[in-house]
Amino acid sequence: MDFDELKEFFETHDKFLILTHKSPDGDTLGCGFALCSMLREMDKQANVVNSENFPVRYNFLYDGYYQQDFEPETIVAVDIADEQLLGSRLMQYAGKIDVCIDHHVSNKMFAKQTLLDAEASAACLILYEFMRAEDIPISDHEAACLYTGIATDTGCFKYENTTPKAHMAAADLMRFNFNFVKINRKMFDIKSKDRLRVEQMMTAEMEYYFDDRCSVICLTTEMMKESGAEPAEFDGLASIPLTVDGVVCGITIKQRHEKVFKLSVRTTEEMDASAFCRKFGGGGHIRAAGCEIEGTLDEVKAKVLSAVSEVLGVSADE
Ligand SMILES: [Mn+2]
Repeated sequence: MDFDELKEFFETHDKFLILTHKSPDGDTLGCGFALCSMLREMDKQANVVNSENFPVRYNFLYDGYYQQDFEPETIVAVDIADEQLLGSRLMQYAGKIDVCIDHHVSNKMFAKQTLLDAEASAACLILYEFMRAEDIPISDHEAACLYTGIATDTGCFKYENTTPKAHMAAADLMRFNFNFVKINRKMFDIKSKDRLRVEQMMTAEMEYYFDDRCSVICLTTEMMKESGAEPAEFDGLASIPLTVDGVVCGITIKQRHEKVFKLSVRTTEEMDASAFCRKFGGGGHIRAAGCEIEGTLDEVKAKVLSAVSEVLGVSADE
């Protein structure tokens, strides 16, 4: 669907339930709360929901937000490529989603209508462009939400998905009254003492292979327990191995169950992370992908390193 059709859809429907994806990030929440605020401004009833509680880390996005009391009639999903990402509490809406606003090329087109822009850096960028194109006023709080989604999905305007459009939207949004310095510091600079300890532990345990072109960190449930840190402190570690100069393939192996490990792969231009993870039944983006592998940690590591050696064209026992 296009912008005009979406506008028409919003005008002719009411009692909106906005679904955000599980393990929510700044984009799904930013888009969800901006859209909710926009719809309420249009005198519609609207709520935002997630399978979990909204993370405290993003509390500035739902500051002043309250749930309205109504029976939902219109279901909208934001930043959701696949109904599997709804999470257990929202799975009841699978097959019932009226509109999906998304920017993932992998979108499964599960909604009755989809506004998909796979070139967009963030779902928030699509909503921003929609509001500007349709002359819908943007409030300061909506601007903060939209900015947050664009900033977080582009890694603070550093990732390959950063586009001139993303910068232009951010520049326009910065003119509103919200504190982007505070948002960026909170999203990108600040970490808890526990998190810093976890990162120290991870970097201390990092292993290097193939002339230091591949780095690997392994995280077992035992290590997580021993650290005493909350499980959430172990999210988003996947970018660490690739921060080392010379590394082209950074791998994080995290234990899920006794003999199940989750692999997160980050790569530079020299390697296709998505193709690599597809070998193990996973997938993702070209520079960031993941998969699950069964076996003991040693077995999993051996399988992974042999696959990396093939891609890099080196012998597996370096
Ligand atoms: Mn997104």
